[in-house]
Amino acid sequence: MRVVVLTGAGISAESGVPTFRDADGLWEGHRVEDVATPEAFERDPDTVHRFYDARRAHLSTVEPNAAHRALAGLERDGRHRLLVVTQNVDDLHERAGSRDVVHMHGELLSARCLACDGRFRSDAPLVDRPRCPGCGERALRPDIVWFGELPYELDRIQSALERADLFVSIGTSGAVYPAAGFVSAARAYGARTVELNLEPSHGTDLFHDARHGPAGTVVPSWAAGLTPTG
Ligand code: BJW
Ligand code: ZN
Repeated sequence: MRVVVLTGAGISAESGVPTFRDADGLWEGHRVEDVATPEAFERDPDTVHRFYDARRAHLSTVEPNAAHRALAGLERDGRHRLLVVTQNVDDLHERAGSRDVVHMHGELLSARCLACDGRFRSDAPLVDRPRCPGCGERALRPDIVWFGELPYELDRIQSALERADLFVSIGTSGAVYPAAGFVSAARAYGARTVELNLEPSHGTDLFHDARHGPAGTVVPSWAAGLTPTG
């Protein structure tokens, strides 16, 4: 089977990475909608840099959990062709061993240059305004897709959804588009659709099947029960 897995902040919650829209989803009193926009960055780049610098630094203190590992195991055992499309900007899927991962909202460990448009691996705090390794300008911004910007690799995601036999959504509230629309697209193209989330998401009725509980429990149990036909 061709399986497309969409993940969101909930899959990393048990690793200690805060989600966006749960009780602790505020950062120094800011809603994500107020920090994660190009306008916020233009208005107050230091605040936005500090938000992402803090989250980048926090990454080195967290580890993948059983849900990340279960997905990596499914890809490794080779019975299914798995593509993980993550909205997350952490690197926990890769550290668990997943190889085929699309970071549609960018990555904390990458920086983008506003002068030359290059993208570079970087774990340096950007509030210090390091030089771009490509052009030397001090014009780096977080390589993050903010509200109003186009997510990465939408063409690849679209063709994976067209061919998918199974679409699984894990740990996402279904509040942010275009990711929230993938379930309807996958369904329209003929995939079976499954939601694995702590609680019913905004789009829960769009799924054929839903299992609710913490990802660290629900994902390994779903993966263990996955048959050759889903
Ligand atoms: C657990 C758990 C546990 C907890 N186990 N589960 C009006 C209508 C429709 C659309 C729009 C509109 N106005 C504007 C738009 C478009 C806009 C949008 O969707 N806005 C909404 C607010 C309405 N979208 C955009 O602007 C996007 N770009 C775009 O649309 O371009 C144009 C275009 C695209 C395609 C075709 C044509 C045109 C860009 C969106 C960028 C999102 N960026 C962010 C921040 C950057 C990353 C970062 O800083 O980290 O990405 S926002 C934030 O939300 C982050 C996330 O990736 C994203 C999704 O959040 P997620 O992952 O779902 O987290 P939560 O917290 O919401 O949910 C966690 C879930 O886990 C909950 O359900 C919990 O219950 C659960 N959970 N613990 C399992 N242990
Ligand atoms: Zn540059």
